[in-house]
Amino acid sequence: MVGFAVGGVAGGAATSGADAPDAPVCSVTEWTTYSDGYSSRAIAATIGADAFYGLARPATGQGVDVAVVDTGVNDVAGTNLVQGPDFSGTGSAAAAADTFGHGTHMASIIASRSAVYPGIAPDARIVSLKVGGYDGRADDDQVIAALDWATAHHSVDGFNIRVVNLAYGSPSDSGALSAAVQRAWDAGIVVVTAAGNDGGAITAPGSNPNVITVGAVETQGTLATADDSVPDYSAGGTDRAPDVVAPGQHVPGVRTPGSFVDKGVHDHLVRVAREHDVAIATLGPDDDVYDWATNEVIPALRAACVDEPSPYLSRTHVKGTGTSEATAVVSGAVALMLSANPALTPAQVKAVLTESAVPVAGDATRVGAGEIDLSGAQDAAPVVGASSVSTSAPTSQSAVASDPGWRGNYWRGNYWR
Ligand SMILES: [Ca+2]
Repeated sequence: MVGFAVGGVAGGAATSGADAPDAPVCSVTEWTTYSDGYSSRAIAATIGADAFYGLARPATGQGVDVAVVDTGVNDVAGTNLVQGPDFSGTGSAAAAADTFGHGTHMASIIASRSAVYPGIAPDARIVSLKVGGYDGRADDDQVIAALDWATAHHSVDGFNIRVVNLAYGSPSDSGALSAAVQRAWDAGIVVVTAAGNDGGAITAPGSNPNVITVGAVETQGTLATADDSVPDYSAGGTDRAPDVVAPGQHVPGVRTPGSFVDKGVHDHLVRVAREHDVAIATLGPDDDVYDWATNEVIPALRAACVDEPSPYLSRTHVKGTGTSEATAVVSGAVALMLSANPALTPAQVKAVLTESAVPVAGDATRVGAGEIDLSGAQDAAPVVGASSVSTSAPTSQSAVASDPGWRGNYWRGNYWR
């Protein structure tokens, strides 16, 4: 395992009703927990994105490239996507493909054009910089190479890379990762990174004090933020708190059939079925391990009243939970801000986001400035040329000599539920 867990809690006790065999008499609440309150549109509404969509000239991310440094991004229909270089070392003809299943989920949260599960900034363009292979593993040096590529190409060759989405954490900070995100930031790229899902201290590169480090919020499925809270897994600490938090629970995104995480979810559901002696006649083909054509696993579990949460929303979409998902939400929000106000600097973007955030109950070392609120950000966002927000330059962290080699790194936001 590389830091992700599947499926959530074990299945609840099954009950049966001999008196009414034709009517559902058992409670399978987990199947209906994820109401419209967790939909893509609800998340956009929660963070105030409507303030940008509703402008006289709607801001939807147009003209903004968001580099997704991740496990690759699949070319799903409707997404404005450019495949950048492959830093993963996969070396195959399908090198750009996301065979892990994380990067595609990130990209869709940021910029999907799905009618049902739209991204926060559906007209932003995704530039995929793949660094993680099939099992999601990546070395810091690969991530640094991708960051430096983004820094070098952000405004050449037709690119306008204004945002880097980096939902990645390295448990051993040599300083090199922090220096690489600083180079990108200093070049004018807003680096958005995940706080982490282990509930502990924020590691590199989120530990860099200048980038935008994001924790997760549980919205309770309501648009009002008064009931929002930061889940225990969302990292922070006295050395470095997240800058902001954003919705990160049960966030819809594109599913990658047959990917590493998809197989993990499927295998988990099959194990649950076997634990409950629920017969599974046949499984789907290996390239689509969850067979939605016959759609048998979940219906079989439901028929047996096994109350097991499933991350699947449809054949094509799956829910993800974690600070990765929250990071992608913020990357989309930043793309909206930059499409409305292209002159904003990274420091200005960060200042607007933190100053307009709404309070969230909980420990300040894990809440940061609070939950992003673009309705406030729109109020605070200066028109081009105005100077109503801080323009203080970021301070570079000193780089420490690199300790090359495997560091056991992982992708964050890896709970699929
Ligand atoms: Ca709420």
